Amino acid sequence: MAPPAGKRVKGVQIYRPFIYGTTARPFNDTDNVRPATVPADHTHSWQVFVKGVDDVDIFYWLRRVQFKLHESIPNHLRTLDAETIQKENEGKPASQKQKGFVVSETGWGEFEITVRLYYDGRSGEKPQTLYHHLRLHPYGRTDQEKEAMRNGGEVVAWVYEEQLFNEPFEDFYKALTTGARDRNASSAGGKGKGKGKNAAAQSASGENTGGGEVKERSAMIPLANRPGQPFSRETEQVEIKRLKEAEDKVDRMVLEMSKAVRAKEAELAALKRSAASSATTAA
Ligand code: SLL
Repeated sequence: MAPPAGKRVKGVQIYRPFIYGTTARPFNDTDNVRPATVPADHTHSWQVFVKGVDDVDIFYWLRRVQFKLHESIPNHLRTLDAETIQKENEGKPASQKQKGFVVSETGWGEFEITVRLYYDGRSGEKPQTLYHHLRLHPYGRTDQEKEAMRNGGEVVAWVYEEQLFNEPFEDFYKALTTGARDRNASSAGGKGKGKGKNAAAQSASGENTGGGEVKERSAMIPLANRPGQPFSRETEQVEIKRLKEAEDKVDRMVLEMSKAVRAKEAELAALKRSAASSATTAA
């Protein structure tokens, strides 16, 4: 695609949070019965997706996602266009609208999925590729983590990411920064509720500078977690705390280790001295 006309906005970086990943459920006799049309050796239903944090719209900056599935799967290249999804969403109640780019499948094995992101034409960005391992079976660092997945009945392998646009073209910059609005407002710049209020709550980058709910067309993430939405400032704080504790632990280990090294060095020096003096005595 030809680069867009116009200038780049110098010294500016804009980011948009998003989530990608897979969710899998084993077939069972109660709430996830294998449909008659699905081959008998398929053990799980699963989805791979790219969507906004808290299900906000991402179609205004991401125009297409291509998922490359395992070649054993019929029609393994799946291309989804934002335009098509948005057309299909028209007139549907909010709860039934397709949020983000989603492929639903069934199967028996895990594999690496290639996820190719195609950006809005105004961005001039080249497509980018992500790789994601489809997880069907509970995993984790501890048995406890694995058990939690087993109990939930769902194997969730989700990744939080931030798409950075460095010195965006002016038109794209405008598209990214002028549409912030409340979740229940219908369109950017329209009769949307609280238009002025939104503008006040947003910095130029769309960062969460207010205290409230996540707004459409912003870079905000929720303040707290809720079911199905695990990425928030709360998650971030927990992660920061975990990193800080790990850092402190490493600092303590380094301190102990250097103490032990100093003690060994002193011991070595003493041994050398005594070796030297016995050599002198022997001479
Ligand atoms: C494995 N290397 O051995 C991987 C391959 C392939 C998964 C996994 C087939 C689905 C279909 C399917 O699940 N393939 O036939 O539609 O685990």
